[in-house]
Amino acid sequence: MTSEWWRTAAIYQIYPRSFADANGDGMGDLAGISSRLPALAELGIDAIWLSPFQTSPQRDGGYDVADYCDVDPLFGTLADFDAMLAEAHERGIRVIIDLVPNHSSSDHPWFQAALAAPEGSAERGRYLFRDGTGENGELPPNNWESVFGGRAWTRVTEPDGTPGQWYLHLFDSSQPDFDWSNEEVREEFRRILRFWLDRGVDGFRVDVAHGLVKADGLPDYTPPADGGSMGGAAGLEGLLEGALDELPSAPYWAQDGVHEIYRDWRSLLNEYEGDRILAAEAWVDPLPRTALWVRPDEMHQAFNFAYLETPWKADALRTVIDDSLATFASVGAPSTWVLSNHDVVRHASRLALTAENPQGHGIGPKSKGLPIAELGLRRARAATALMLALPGSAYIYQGEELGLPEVIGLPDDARQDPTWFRTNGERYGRDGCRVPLPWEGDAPSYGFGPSDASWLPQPAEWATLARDRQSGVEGSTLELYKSALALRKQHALGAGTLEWLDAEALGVDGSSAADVVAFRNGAVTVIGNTGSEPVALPESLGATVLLASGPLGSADGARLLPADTTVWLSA
Ligand code: TEU
Repeated sequence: MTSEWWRTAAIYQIYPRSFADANGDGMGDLAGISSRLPALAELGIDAIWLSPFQTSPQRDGGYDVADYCDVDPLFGTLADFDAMLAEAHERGIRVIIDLVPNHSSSDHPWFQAALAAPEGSAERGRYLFRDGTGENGELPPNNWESVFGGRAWTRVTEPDGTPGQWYLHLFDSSQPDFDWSNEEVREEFRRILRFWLDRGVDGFRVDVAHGLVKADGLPDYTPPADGGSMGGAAGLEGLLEGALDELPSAPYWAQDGVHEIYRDWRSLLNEYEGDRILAAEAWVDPLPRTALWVRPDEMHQAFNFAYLETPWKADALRTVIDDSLATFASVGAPSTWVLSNHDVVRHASRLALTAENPQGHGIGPKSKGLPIAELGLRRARAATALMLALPGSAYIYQGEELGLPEVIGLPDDARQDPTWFRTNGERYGRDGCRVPLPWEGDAPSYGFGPSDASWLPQPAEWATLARDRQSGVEGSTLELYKSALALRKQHALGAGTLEWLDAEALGVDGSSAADVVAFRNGAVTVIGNTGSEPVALPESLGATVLLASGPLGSADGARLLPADTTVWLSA
């Protein structure tokens, strides 16, 4: 296996409960993943990242871990994990696992011990217990709010039955935050890292990597009136050269002290052979702040959420691509690219939402708009074709290779996301992007498992999107992904250099040029049309069509690139 594989890797995210179910209980499992590895090898990805499968009461889909060094019985056993890992490696697929260090489950033995122990005890010192305010401590210690809605504090009942201290949870009340100033917590996570590194994992996706360290004294926080978007008055260069320090941040995100933890982890990883990696899930703003997690002595990668949040508009795309390349180049790392994950509205739906029909983040305010299915899929395919041509490392979320849309109409009683419960249904939450995958159009649960059980109901229309209905079918979304990934590898696009092309100078009609994203990466010329009218492709652009996200047209002897379509050409 080549060194620094992560610089160019296509990494496929598996959300284990929804990927493949081997035992028919309606919940995906590790044996299911093993059984579908051949399909992933055929897709052409380099690595998989597994969302949590460790022991958990599943209040937040496993991002609430009760035992970091064991497998939840829902997903199998450690032996199943070892078998899956070995089979993946045999096929040349690396395996990254999720690590959730900001908080544990409230079922974790440490938290249970903390509840049973008195105020000020060593047991409580591993979490963030504080006295309340108000006359009898009946008010929370500060005004922080949970990412999932509601307050970020819950009051406990002391062992003697009286109302007592409060504990901090930036997410659900079942996810108490650790106190990372406590050396015992640090030591425990070193042990956890070693446990999985010794088993042979290739790295970790670090959950809420921006959250572990909180500002001293846990001060109140009022987000800025503009909704917290911290624009770069200093410009990209200014931000990269230090102006970031001036930008305010919430007292629980992006605190300086967090980096020391990852430097410690990096030196631990460096003791291991085989290029193991750390990837930061640091949902911070603005983009250059993300790069603070990426250092030769810290993490290898950080998710590029600025790219995910960019609408399907040529000028916005050019800007975010430029900023991303410059930002990560400034720290000697490749950019990452990502369009979907288990927390956001699937991009086959999201990209059809407009200003009048607004975008919905799964955790954020409820989207009022409804996506337009056909438009969404066309844009999703074009957006993916653009993304997979960019230099750097790309993340793919399970099901996007089938063109799966967000499932909008889940029955209320099927929903499981804590966001839904914590906001009394004000926010839909993220279940709509987590519906179990369709593998076979004619099988029960569309081949998700051997029975018709599925922990979230699958829409009837998904029969036609099933993998077997797309496999080998020219023009299908699955075949588009396979071709793009194969060509990406063949032309070493991940390791390439992006050179912008001026659409107008190439002869694209002036009125359409603004809607066109055009660049060259090595021998491949990439043109994306984000506008609503077809664009004539100039002769000079290269004769051979390597890839097209949708059918091309022609008029008066010229090739036409239809609206919402991306094409790869070679001379
Ligand atoms: O998500 C983290 C997360 O929700 C934040 O990055 C958030 O979007 C941001 O801070 C808002 O400012 C991760 C997991 O991906 C998610 O599934 C979990 O629910 C969550 O952590 C808690 O573990």
